Amino acid sequence: TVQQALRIVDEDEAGIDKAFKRDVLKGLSEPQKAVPARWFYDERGSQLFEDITRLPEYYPTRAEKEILRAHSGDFRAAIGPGRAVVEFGSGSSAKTPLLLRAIEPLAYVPIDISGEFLRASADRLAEKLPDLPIHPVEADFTRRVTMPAEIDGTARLGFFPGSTIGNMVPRTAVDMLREMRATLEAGSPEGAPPLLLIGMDRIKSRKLLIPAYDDSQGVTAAFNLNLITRINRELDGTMPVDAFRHKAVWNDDIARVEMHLEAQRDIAFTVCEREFTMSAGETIHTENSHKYGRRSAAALLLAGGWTPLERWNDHDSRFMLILAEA
Ligand code: AVJ
Repeated sequence: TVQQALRIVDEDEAGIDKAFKRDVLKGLSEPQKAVPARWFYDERGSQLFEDITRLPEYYPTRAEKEILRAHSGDFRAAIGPGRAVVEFGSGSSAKTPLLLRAIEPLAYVPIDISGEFLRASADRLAEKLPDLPIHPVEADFTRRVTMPAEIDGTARLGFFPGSTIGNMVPRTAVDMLREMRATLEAGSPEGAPPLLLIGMDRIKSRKLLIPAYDDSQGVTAAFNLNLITRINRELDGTMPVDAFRHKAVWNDDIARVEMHLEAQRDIAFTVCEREFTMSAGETIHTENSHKYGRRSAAALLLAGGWTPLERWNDHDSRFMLILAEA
């Protein structure tokens, strides 16, 4: 059974998402132009990301599913049944049945910023698991989110798979982990601190990393370029899509893959009536995908208020799932 989604997105009189407008105008005004990666996920962007997860070069989704399948008994032992599972950035909820079948929760709360996608995914999941109460929440999960009243007094497991945390610089990641803890603690029963099961991508050779973010079919390029189409549509922009090229680079000092949109020639355009120029070769930094080792992962979680309890890897040690306690 799927409950009506709670809608918590802030729009102005013209129906423009205020946060999107603020982020884009500010980001395009900085010396290194940048737009936060969360704005990739309109309907088309969410669909393109689903396509990415099926690419031969994009290993994280398959590696994480392998861990969920191989260790379902461990999850059941460590987490137990009867919790409410709260998924942050649920997307298509593709991995969720693997976890839900293993631990038998009392309810499932998917949180996602893309409302239509959220509802469609919740409906699909309800067909697979007809007895599970589902309470979708359309919201920005990097902030504190009010939990549906139906899970008041139920112990919680936060589920944050897919290495979404990799999008955030450590300072932002720590803030968000603390917000998640607060989100999950409100309405938790006495003596049952929230748990968090979080996926992180591991540091590995750039020979494996770069193709994962610059695939031969150009799906990741289309995903990156779709941000420009979205800005043009939603923020009354005139950015010339054909002038931009997708670029993926490994930043070894900070252990992250960066995605950029590189101008191929000098261009001028407007967004929300504001004028911008870019020179040939200048880029808009659109995404960071931080990779972690076991020590850096533990340090990040501890700083965010979570104590790591257990860690599982896929057979190639490309990806890890970590269980932590508030
Ligand atoms: C959804 C943030 C985990 O960083 O691997 C995939 C997004 N970007 N290909 C990632 C993404 C380009 C993805 N995350």
